[in-house]
Amino acid sequence: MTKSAIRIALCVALVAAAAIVPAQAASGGAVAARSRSVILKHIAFHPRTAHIRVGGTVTWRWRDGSIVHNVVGSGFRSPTKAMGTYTLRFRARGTYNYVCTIHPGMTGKVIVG
Ligand SMILES: [Cu+2]
Repeated sequence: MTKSAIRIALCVALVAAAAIVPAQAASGGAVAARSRSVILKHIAFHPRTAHIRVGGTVTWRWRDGSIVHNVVGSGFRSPTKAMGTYTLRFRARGTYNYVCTIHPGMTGKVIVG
């Protein structure tokens, strides 16, 4: 192959790659992993149910003054604290229930899919 032939082949490959990316983004499919925030306030999780895509993250944000909370589920446990954040990435489809172990009835879930 001549140098110019290689250049042309490379250009064709780049154009093809550029054409594929917007098509995937436009379909709204598996490209973007949506992330969500859950606020800890008034001794509850807001929202109680958070939906994200596979590979997305949930960030819990403590906003309940001096009242301490935690986020505890199967395979994960945040520190018990009164401020700051806790972020988890969910790599598998499913429903993940969690609780605050300090406050009975303070429950939430993350639905990944
Ligand atoms: Cu709590």
